[in-house]
Amino acid sequence: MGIDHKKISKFLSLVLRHRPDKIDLQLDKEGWAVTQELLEKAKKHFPQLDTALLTEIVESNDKQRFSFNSDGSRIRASQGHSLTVDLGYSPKLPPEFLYHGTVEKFLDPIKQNGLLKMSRHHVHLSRDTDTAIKVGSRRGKAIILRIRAAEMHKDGMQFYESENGVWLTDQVPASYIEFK
Ligand code: HQG
Repeated sequence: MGIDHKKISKFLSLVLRHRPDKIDLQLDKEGWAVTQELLEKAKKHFPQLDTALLTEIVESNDKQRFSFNSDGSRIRASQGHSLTVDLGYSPKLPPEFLYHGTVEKFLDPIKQNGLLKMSRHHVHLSRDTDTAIKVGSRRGKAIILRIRAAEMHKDGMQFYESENGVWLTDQVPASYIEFK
Protein backbone atom coordinates (compact mmCIF):
# COMPACT_ATOMS: atom_id res chain seq x y z
CA MET A 1 0.00 0.00 0.00
CA GLY A 2 1.53 3.38 -1.03
CA ILE A 3 1.70 6.30 1.40
CA ASP A 4 -1.19 8.04 -0.33
CA HIS A 5 -3.32 4.93 -0.16
CA LYS A 6 -2.64 4.47 3.52
CA LYS A 7 -3.34 8.11 4.39
CA ILE A 8 -6.55 8.12 2.38
CA SER A 9 -7.63 4.79 3.89
CA LYS A 10 -7.16 6.19 7.39
CA PHE A 11 -9.12 9.27 6.39
CA LEU A 12 -11.93 7.07 5.04
CA SER A 13 -12.01 5.13 8.33
CA LEU A 14 -12.31 8.40 10.21
CA VAL A 15 -15.15 9.88 8.17
CA LEU A 16 -17.04 6.64 7.43
CA ARG A 17 -16.80 5.13 10.94
CA HIS A 18 -16.45 7.94 13.43
CA ARG A 19 -16.56 11.56 12.33
CA PRO A 20 -18.45 12.27 9.07
CA ASP A 21 -19.11 15.72 10.54
CA LYS A 22 -15.39 16.53 10.04
CA ILE A 23 -16.17 17.06 6.35
CA ASP A 24 -19.89 17.66 6.73
CA LEU A 25 -20.67 14.30 5.14
CA GLN A 26 -24.08 12.69 5.55
CA LEU A 27 -24.32 8.97 6.32
CA ASP A 28 -27.68 7.22 6.17
CA LYS A 29 -28.78 4.92 8.98
CA GLU A 30 -27.01 1.96 7.42
CA GLY A 31 -23.77 3.91 7.26
CA TRP A 32 -23.79 4.65 3.52
CA ALA A 33 -22.39 7.90 2.12
CA VAL A 34 -23.11 9.07 -1.42
CA THR A 35 -19.84 8.39 -3.26
CA GLN A 36 -19.90 11.66 -5.23
CA GLU A 37 -20.56 13.66 -2.06
CA LEU A 38 -17.63 11.97 -0.33
CA LEU A 39 -15.34 12.74 -3.28
CA GLU A 40 -16.49 16.34 -3.38
CA LYS A 41 -16.03 16.87 0.36
CA ALA A 42 -12.71 15.02 0.58
CA LYS A 43 -11.19 17.23 -2.14
CA LYS A 44 -9.96 19.81 0.32
CA HIS A 45 -7.83 17.14 2.03
CA PHE A 46 -6.93 14.96 -0.97
CA PRO A 47 -7.18 16.88 -4.25
CA GLN A 48 -5.97 13.81 -6.16
CA LEU A 49 -8.86 11.63 -4.95
CA ASP A 50 -11.21 10.76 -7.79
CA THR A 51 -13.49 7.82 -8.56
CA ALA A 52 -10.66 5.74 -10.01
CA LEU A 53 -8.32 6.23 -7.05
CA LEU A 54 -11.12 5.66 -4.54
CA THR A 55 -12.06 2.42 -6.29
CA GLU A 56 -8.44 1.30 -6.29
CA ILE A 57 -8.14 2.03 -2.55
CA VAL A 58 -11.35 0.20 -1.72
CA GLU A 59 -10.39 -2.82 -3.81
CA SER A 60 -6.79 -3.09 -2.64
CA ASN A 61 -7.45 -2.38 1.05
CA ASP A 62 -5.65 -5.02 3.13
CA LYS A 63 -8.67 -5.69 5.31
CA GLN A 64 -11.38 -4.81 2.79
CA ARG A 65 -12.55 -2.16 5.25
CA PHE A 66 -14.88 -0.39 2.79
CA SER A 67 -17.45 -1.45 0.26
CA PHE A 68 -19.53 0.09 -2.48
CA ASN A 69 -23.18 -0.75 -3.06
CA SER A 70 -24.05 -2.60 -6.26
CA ASP A 71 -23.87 0.39 -8.62
CA GLY A 72 -21.03 2.17 -6.80
CA SER A 73 -23.15 5.22 -6.03
CA ARG A 74 -22.69 4.68 -2.28
CA ILE A 75 -19.83 3.65 -0.03
CA ARG A 76 -19.55 2.60 3.61
CA ALA A 77 -17.21 1.01 6.14
CA SER A 78 -17.99 -2.69 6.60
CA GLN A 79 -17.38 -2.60 10.38
CA GLY A 80 -15.50 -0.74 13.11
CA HIS A 81 -17.94 2.14 13.63
CA SER A 82 -18.28 4.15 16.78
CA LEU A 83 -21.32 5.91 15.25
CA THR A 84 -24.65 4.20 15.61
CA VAL A 85 -25.35 2.47 12.32
CA ASP A 86 -27.44 -0.50 11.34
CA LEU A 87 -25.21 -2.53 9.04
CA GLY A 88 -28.04 -4.96 8.35
CA TYR A 89 -25.98 -8.12 8.88
CA SER A 90 -28.08 -11.18 9.74
CA PRO A 91 -27.34 -13.23 12.84
CA LYS A 92 -25.21 -16.21 11.93
CA LEU A 93 -24.05 -19.46 13.51
CA PRO A 94 -20.40 -18.94 14.55
CA PRO A 95 -17.66 -21.59 14.38
CA GLU A 96 -16.97 -23.48 17.58
CA PHE A 97 -14.16 -21.09 18.55
CA LEU A 98 -13.40 -17.49 17.71
CA TYR A 99 -10.31 -15.53 18.78
CA HIS A 100 -9.59 -12.13 20.25
CA GLY A 101 -6.17 -10.47 20.42
CA THR A 102 -5.49 -8.18 23.34
CA VAL A 103 -2.62 -7.23 25.67
CA GLU A 104 -1.60 -8.13 29.22
CA LYS A 105 -2.80 -4.94 30.89
CA PHE A 106 -6.40 -5.62 29.85
CA LEU A 107 -6.48 -9.19 31.17
CA ASP A 108 -7.61 -8.41 34.70
CA PRO A 109 -10.51 -6.20 33.65
CA ILE A 110 -11.47 -8.75 30.97
CA LYS A 111 -11.46 -11.53 33.58
CA GLN A 112 -13.64 -9.28 35.70
CA ASN A 113 -16.12 -8.00 33.12
CA GLY A 114 -15.67 -10.15 30.04
CA LEU A 115 -14.94 -8.61 26.64
CA LEU A 116 -16.78 -5.34 26.21
CA LYS A 117 -17.24 -3.35 23.03
CA MET A 118 -15.56 -0.28 24.54
CA SER A 119 -15.96 2.62 22.09
CA ARG A 120 -17.06 0.46 19.16
CA HIS A 121 -20.35 -1.04 18.14
CA HIS A 122 -19.45 -4.62 18.85
CA VAL A 123 -16.72 -6.79 20.25
CA HIS A 124 -14.52 -7.84 17.29
CA LEU A 125 -13.48 -11.47 16.99
CA SER A 126 -11.70 -13.44 14.29
CA ARG A 127 -11.90 -16.93 12.91
CA ASP A 128 -8.13 -17.44 12.93
CA THR A 129 -5.36 -16.76 15.43
CA ASP A 130 -3.17 -14.93 12.88
CA THR A 131 -5.68 -12.13 12.61
CA ALA A 132 -6.08 -11.99 16.39
CA ILE A 133 -2.30 -11.70 16.77
CA LYS A 134 -2.28 -8.76 14.35
CA VAL A 135 -5.12 -7.04 16.20
CA GLY A 136 -3.46 -7.52 19.61
CA SER A 137 -0.04 -6.46 18.31
CA ARG A 138 -1.36 -2.95 17.64
CA ARG A 139 -1.05 -2.42 21.38
CA GLY A 140 2.05 -4.41 22.36
CA LYS A 141 2.76 -8.08 22.87
CA ALA A 142 -0.39 -9.86 21.72
CA ILE A 143 -2.24 -12.22 24.01
CA ILE A 144 -4.75 -14.47 22.29
CA LEU A 145 -8.00 -15.41 23.96
CA ARG A 146 -10.04 -18.33 22.68
CA ILE A 147 -13.79 -17.78 22.86
CA ARG A 148 -16.31 -20.63 23.02
CA ALA A 149 -18.50 -19.01 20.40
CA ALA A 150 -20.78 -21.94 19.52
CA GLU A 151 -21.59 -22.35 23.20
CA MET A 152 -22.42 -18.64 23.53
CA HIS A 153 -24.68 -19.00 20.51
CA LYS A 154 -26.38 -22.05 22.00
CA ASP A 155 -26.96 -19.97 25.13
CA GLY A 156 -28.80 -17.34 23.10
CA MET A 157 -26.14 -14.77 22.22
CA GLN A 158 -26.06 -13.49 18.66
CA PHE A 159 -23.17 -13.26 16.24
CA TYR A 160 -22.75 -11.43 12.95
CA GLU A 161 -20.07 -11.72 10.30
CA SER A 162 -19.21 -8.46 8.57
CA GLU A 163 -18.75 -8.30 4.83
CA ASN A 164 -14.98 -8.39 5.39
CA GLY A 165 -15.02 -11.45 7.64
CA VAL A 166 -14.88 -9.89 11.10
CA TRP A 167 -17.09 -11.67 13.65
CA LEU A 168 -19.13 -9.31 15.80
CA THR A 169 -21.04 -9.81 19.02
CA ASP A 170 -22.36 -7.54 21.77
CA GLN A 171 -20.15 -8.80 24.57
CA VAL A 172 -18.39 -11.94 25.69
CA PRO A 173 -19.01 -12.93 29.32
CA ALA A 174 -15.80 -14.08 31.03
CA SER A 175 -17.14 -17.60 31.49
CA TYR A 176 -16.86 -18.24 27.72
CA ILE A 177 -13.26 -17.03 27.50
CA GLU A 178 -10.30 -19.39 27.77
CA PHE A 179 -7.49 -17.51 29.48
CA LYS A 180 -5.18 -20.57 29.45
C1 HQG B 1 -10.01 -4.29 25.13
C2 HQG B 1 -8.93 -2.78 14.01
C3 HQG B 1 -10.56 -3.64 29.39
C4 HQG B 1 -9.87 -5.13 23.88
C5 HQG B 1 -8.42 -4.13 14.43
C6 HQG B 1 -9.15 -4.16 22.97
C7 HQG B 1 -9.71 -4.88 14.71
C8 HQG B 1 -11.11 -4.44 27.33
C9 HQG B 1 -9.66 -2.80 23.41
C10 HQG B 1 -10.67 -3.81 15.13
C11 HQG B 1 -12.28 -5.05 27.84
C12 HQG B 1 -10.72 -2.24 22.47
C13 HQG B 1 -11.06 -3.92 16.56
C14 HQG B 1 -12.54 -4.91 29.22
C15 HQG B 1 -12.19 -5.46 25.74
N1 HQG B 1 -11.66 -4.20 29.95
N2 HQG B 1 -10.26 -3.74 28.09
N3 HQG B 1 -13.60 -5.46 29.82
N4 HQG B 1 -12.93 -5.66 26.84
N5 HQG B 1 -11.08 -4.73 26.03
O1 HQG B 1 -9.78 -1.12 18.97
O2 HQG B 1 -10.68 -5.66 19.01
O3 HQG B 1 -7.79 -1.48 11.38
O4 HQG B 1 -12.09 -1.12 20.03
O5 HQG B 1 -9.12 -6.31 24.13
O6 HQG B 1 -7.60 -4.73 13.49
O7 HQG B 1 -8.62 -4.19 19.45
O8 HQG B 1 -9.68 -0.36 12.52
O9 HQG B 1 -11.01 -3.28 19.51
O10 HQG B 1 -7.75 -4.23 23.15
O11 HQG B 1 -10.22 -5.57 13.63
O12 HQG B 1 -10.10 -1.93 10.62
O13 HQG B 1 -10.28 -2.99 24.67
O14 HQG B 1 -10.00 -2.58 14.88
O15 HQG B 1 -9.37 -2.81 12.70
O16 HQG B 1 -10.06 -1.82 21.29
O17 HQG B 1 -9.90 -3.93 17.37
P1 HQG B 1 -10.77 -1.74 19.90
P2 HQG B 1 -10.00 -4.35 18.89
P3 HQG B 1 -9.21 -1.56 11.75
